[in-house]
Formats: sequence, C-alpha cells, structure tokens
Amino acid sequence: MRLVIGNKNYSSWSLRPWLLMHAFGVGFDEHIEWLGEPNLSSRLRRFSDSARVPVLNDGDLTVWDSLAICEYINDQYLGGKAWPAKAADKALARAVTAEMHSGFAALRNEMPMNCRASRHVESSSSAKADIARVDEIWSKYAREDSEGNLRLFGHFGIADCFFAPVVMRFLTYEPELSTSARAYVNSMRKHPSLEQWVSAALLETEIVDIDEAGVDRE
Ligand SMILES: N[C@@H](CCC(=O)N[C@@H](CS)C(=O)NCC(=O)O)C(=O)O
Repeated sequence: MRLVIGNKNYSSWSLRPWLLMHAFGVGFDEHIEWLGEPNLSSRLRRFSDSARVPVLNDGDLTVWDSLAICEYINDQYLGGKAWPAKAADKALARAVTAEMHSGFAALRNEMPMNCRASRHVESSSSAKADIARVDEIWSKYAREDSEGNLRLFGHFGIADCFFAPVVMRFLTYEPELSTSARAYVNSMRKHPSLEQWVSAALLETEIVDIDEAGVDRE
C-alpha cells in the first residue's frame, strides 16, 4: 500500500491519514511529491485525477481526500476502532472532524502549517473566531486516555488526526489559548508518530513561499 503525500513541513492534509496509519501500525510506503517544484498539477495527476495529495493506492484501488482515506483505513484495516466505540461519542467525533474538514478557512489561510517555523501573525477577526472554536472543541472533548494522554473522546483516532495540523499551527504561531486547549496541544505534540513526522519535516529544505506567513518570533 502506498500513501502519496506533500512536504511534511507544509502538507496539512497529508498529515491526517499519515498520522492515522503510522499511529495504528498500518504498513505503507510513502511517496513525497514536492509542492514547490514545477508542474505540480501534472505530477499529482499521475496518482489521482483530483491532482491533490494525499492519495492512497491499495492494490487497484485509488482513494483521494484525507477523510475518505482515513475512513477506508478504518474500515479495511482497523475494524472501526479509529472512531469512538459509543454511538454518541462517534457521532460527535464525526461532527468535529467534518467541521474541521469543511471549515476554518480563515485559520487555514492565515496560519499555514509550517512545522519548522516560529512566527507571529496578526489574525483577522474571522481567524480569531476559528481559533476560539477550535479551543472550545478541544476543551470540551479532550479527555485522558488510559495512559494519561489527552485525546479527543479519550481515545486516539481520526478526530485527533484531523486536528493534528492545527496543533502544529498553534505551536508555530502561538495564539492565545485556554489552559485546557494548551494542554491538548502539548499532549498531542508528544505523540510518537507526530514526533516522527516533525523530525522528518525539519530535515526538509524546500521553501514554499505562499505557506511562509508572518514574522519570526524572537
Ligand atoms: N480535500 C482534500 C484537499 C487536499 C489538498 O488541497 N491538498 C493540497 C496539498 S496540502 C494539494 O494537493 N495541493 C495541490 C495544488 O493545489 O495544486 C483532502 O482532504 O485531501
């Protein structure tokens, strides 16, 4: 099985399924397409008509879109355990995941994922509202798992994977957060699979200008 992704430093959509597969020990080869190199669209079309990453190839099957890939991995390889077991928690985990997948445009645009940077940006009121909503979701739904790690609905899964790029954004741009949201950031950052992603991101050298927002923090 192969997962095609973009730069680990920048590709927030790629991080989601990569983190799920890595954390649950689903074996896969990864292939990186550099987002700043020429002919991106035609290069990505070799893997999927969507011309976007991430893309999963499993035998004859090609799945694009980070949520569809996570759902497929969960169904085919994880016996459903990447969503909470209880129906009510599962519904809420799906709701916050869908909210992340389809919303938070201002936050995404103004604070691009950039794992290696420590920056300050002046946020618009829309981005501030997005940050407050993320804070509210984490404060409400993050609970300790059996090992004392803060995870959404108390068990690492797809919802955490969808918010992991925002964890990275908040570490880069350090917006004001509540104590509980900050605790979720710190706990997620220590996840061994996220550690591995970030270590690899730090070794990358490509600069993608449109994802370099803000000014360096002291
Ligand atoms: N909804 C898609 C979005 C994927 C997406 O926009 N990926 C970006 C990289 S992070 C991309 O492939 N950009 C290529 C381009 O814009 O040409 C998903 O969830 O996978």
